[in-house]
Amino acid sequence: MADENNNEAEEHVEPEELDAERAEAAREELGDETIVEMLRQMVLIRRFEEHAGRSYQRRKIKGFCHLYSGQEGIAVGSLQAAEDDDYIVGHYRDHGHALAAGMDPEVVMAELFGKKTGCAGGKGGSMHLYDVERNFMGGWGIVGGQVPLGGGLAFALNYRGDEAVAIAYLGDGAIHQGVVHETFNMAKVWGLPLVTIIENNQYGMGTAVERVSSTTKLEKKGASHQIEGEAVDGQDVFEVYDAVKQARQRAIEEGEPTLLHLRTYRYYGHSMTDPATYRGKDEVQKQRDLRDPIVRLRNWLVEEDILSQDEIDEIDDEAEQTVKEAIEFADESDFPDRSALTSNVYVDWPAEID
Ligand SMILES: Cc1ncc(C[n+]2csc(CCOP(=O)(O)OP(=O)(O)O)c2C)c(N)n1
Ligand SMILES: [Mg+2]
Repeated sequence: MADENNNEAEEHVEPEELDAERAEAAREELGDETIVEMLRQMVLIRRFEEHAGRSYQRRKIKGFCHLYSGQEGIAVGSLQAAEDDDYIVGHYRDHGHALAAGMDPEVVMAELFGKKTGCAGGKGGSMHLYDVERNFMGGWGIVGGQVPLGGGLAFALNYRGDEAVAIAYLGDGAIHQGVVHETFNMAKVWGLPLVTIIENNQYGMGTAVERVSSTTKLEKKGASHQIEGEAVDGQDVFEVYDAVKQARQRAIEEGEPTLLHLRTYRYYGHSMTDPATYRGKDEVQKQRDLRDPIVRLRNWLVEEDILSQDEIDEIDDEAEQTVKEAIEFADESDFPDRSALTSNVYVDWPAEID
């Protein structure tokens, strides 16, 4: 007999579908292979973060560590729209951007483990990933501090006359920092090719965005500087891709900076030491069930007969294997030598200046 209190059937929810028209247009433009590669990257980031979390609990990773799970569609969608000469600069929740930018998972994991084989020789750690060859300019721990760096990079591109943009990522908490607004003003006045991406994961540490912001329409935060803003579903990888591509074009063709407000969600606590008591488990579960960027892309790929369930499982297994190898590499690598304490602290004074 049906039990009134048993609403299990009602609780079963279908994830939101990706915008069909946009997905079809992306398919035309990018092709199936590239889209499958985007899924691969998102899954790799998800598995990487799961293992990073476990390694932290095993005390293999120490210090600060902020996981990106739930936000993968942003790093992957936005960097798919970026070109090789673009500069990328971001916040401390940077593992996903580093991997989406093409950094080797072994080198990234080794940096998290503090090993000398890491991208910053083990001296930067989780918050300070860096890869100059890929124009990935970090990984920064000062909230909002990366935005003026993005402005400086955009200035350099403009000055040199390069056809490229600087993409700066920041959180919903960081948008209120003074330096962000100083940068917006200069970017507009000087016509800098700066694409600023707010990753609104709904919280700044334990504080919900609506408690600290004069408006939750964060795309309006550049309005007083006459900066074009756009709200984007950060859990739809194609919508992210489109928005960044257009913003890039506007920056290059019209010298107009853009502020994109991407709504997303983080699944774990702010950092590894945050038990996340400020939100209910049901809230997190609802986001996972309804809006997960990986599930939504997978469902679309299966629906369109681009991938079978077996192929999707294979992608998962491959990512798991890649991350396990990265863990092994990091574990077996050495810690930096004692002499590394004083290296790379100051730049060498260029001879031509003397
Ligand atoms: C200038 C500065 N103030 C405060 C902090 C401490 N702090 C670290 S993360 C954080 C919250 C930032 O939240 P948000 O910008 O939404 O990014 P998220 O962690 O959600 O990705 C704060 C206040 C800091 N690192 N730098
Ligand atoms: Mg946030």
